[in-house]
Amino acid sequence: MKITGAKVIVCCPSRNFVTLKIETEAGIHGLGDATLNGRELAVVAFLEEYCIPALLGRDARQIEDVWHYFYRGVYWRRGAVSMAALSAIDLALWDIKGKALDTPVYNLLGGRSRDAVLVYAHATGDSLASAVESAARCAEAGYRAIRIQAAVPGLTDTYGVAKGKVPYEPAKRGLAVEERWDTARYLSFLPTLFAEARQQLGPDVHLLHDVHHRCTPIEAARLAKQLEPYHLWWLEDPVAGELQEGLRLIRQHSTTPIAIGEVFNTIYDYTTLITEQLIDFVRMPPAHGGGITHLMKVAALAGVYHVRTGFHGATDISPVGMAASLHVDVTINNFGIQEHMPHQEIVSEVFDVGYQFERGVMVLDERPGLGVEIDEEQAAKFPYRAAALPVNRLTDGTLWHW
Ligand code: CS2
Ligand code: MG
Repeated sequence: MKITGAKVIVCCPSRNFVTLKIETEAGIHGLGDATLNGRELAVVAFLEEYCIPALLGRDARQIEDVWHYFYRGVYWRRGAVSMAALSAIDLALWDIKGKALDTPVYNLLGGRSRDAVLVYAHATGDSLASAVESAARCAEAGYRAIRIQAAVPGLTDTYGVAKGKVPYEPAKRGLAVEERWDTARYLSFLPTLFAEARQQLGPDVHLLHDVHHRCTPIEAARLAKQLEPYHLWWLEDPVAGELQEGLRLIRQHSTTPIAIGEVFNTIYDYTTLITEQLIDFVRMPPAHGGGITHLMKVAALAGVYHVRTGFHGATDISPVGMAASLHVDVTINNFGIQEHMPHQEIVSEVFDVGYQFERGVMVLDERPGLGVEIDEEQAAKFPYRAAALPVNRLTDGTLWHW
């Protein structure tokens, strides 16, 4: 089944999405998510200049070979931009295969291992009390797992905290805004937040928190240790992801489960962390980590070491990328949880999806392929708008991890 065409569709219904559409001689097309928050057009250029010309004429059925053509076959391999492009190609080919065989992608990966996919919600507040109230509202809406982020007293901006009534979205129009950060204030505040949340929400709800790469290893070790009494489902990205050795120090001091890797893009970012059992959850999603083909391998390695998955599912993963995560989630044995940060309502004017939220879980229907379609006419009504993720500085001006 020859690939006869491919194009990139960029749209901005509330936020930017980059979608790759691959067409075949059989008249079947597939979609892939190539969205990389704040770097969208770099992926578009990479796809249009280098990948699409090399895709034309290839057999869309040969997913494994195409994957290796764009990974092993490339001298300048890995990196967020090229792996986002490769992920999109891979997703589109799985979508095509599912449609050609008239079955959902999960049936091609091994079939369902569960009826539905446990998801976690985002609770956020500009104070300790409002964050705990926000978490209570999530619990009322049926979520059984809730991530809580609250404004750190004394700081003007805190990652994950919405301002006013608009839903939280970290990328802002134009150039990157600069935020200020104070780890000492954060470390003394956070245990008080989770003490209150656990007390008010009770023992059954799963609580999560995202440190967003802000701590040094010894600070993260202290935090993970202090949070132990509130038995978190996970503490996410406690240190900057590239410092793999840093996770050893955290492990030596605490039993709080650790999730890492939403910014990773290959299995090589994970091998030390998985084989040394330094983490409990893999965050890298199919949309950024080499597609379904690569994530199935990462998940298999993780499974050997009793590490589970908890894929990144922020709004900058498009509905196509979210669907790809859900097909893997519903299939693999070592699935843990899936992040669910709902897209704004307007996104459904462009994307039609075959998954839906039902009381704490995500349910996938029986549509063939990934189960997502894009309305190109509608997409054209929402042109690209440049937006950037913030830059972070310590209170004295020192540049820090955002
Ligand atoms: C976050 C993301 O969902 C998460 O866990 O870390 O919101 C992240 O900040 C964005 O995806 C950045 O693009
Ligand atoms: Mg995160």
